[in-house]
Amino acid sequence: METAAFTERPETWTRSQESWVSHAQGDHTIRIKTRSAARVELDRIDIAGAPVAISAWTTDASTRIEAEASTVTRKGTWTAQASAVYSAGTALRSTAISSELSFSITGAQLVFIGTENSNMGSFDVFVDGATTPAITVNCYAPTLSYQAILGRLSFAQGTHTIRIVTKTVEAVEIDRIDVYSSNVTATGAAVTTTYAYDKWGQRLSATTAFRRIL
Ligand SMILES: [Ca+2]
Repeated sequence: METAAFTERPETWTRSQESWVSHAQGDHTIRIKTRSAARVELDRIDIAGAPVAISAWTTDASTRIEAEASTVTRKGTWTAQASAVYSAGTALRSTAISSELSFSITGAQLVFIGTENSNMGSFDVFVDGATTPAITVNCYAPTLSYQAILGRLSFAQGTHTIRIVTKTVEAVEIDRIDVYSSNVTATGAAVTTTYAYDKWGQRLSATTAFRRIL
């Protein structure tokens, strides 16, 4: 998680306060969450590096894996939540750190479906036995929503083992994982590359993919 600290803009600066987040070139989901009662003013987010296309997820038929299915292996503490608000009537809820759900899939992208709310926690997703998570999914949202898209993950088409590991004592509620057989298809116009500048107006490397928060 990246944390950006904002302070009052010094009058001598030619540009306003800025913070940087860098990561591998690709499709990412970005969530910005305020951490204090102090005022935060977010004006613009620039995406720089290689040109980034506006992408949409393919609409090919997905395979649904219900979190509560017998094919999903549970470790740690999970409680089945039964309600019509959930996909197939049940979701799995954990309020313990390091609770796990693991399963195998054949596909190229996953969409994690579950509950988001202002008191929800986060989980890591590990692929093919990796020791570092492919993504960390934050289930925070200002308001309650069932069967929300919590996160997305894409990789090479094939058979993969997926492991979900909770990170927080704040609740994680996994309802369903949708598996798509093809990868992201880029549609729409490419976004014009925006070069990033430091606070003195010096242009930074255009070869590194990063986001700038102004
Ligand atoms: Ca379900």
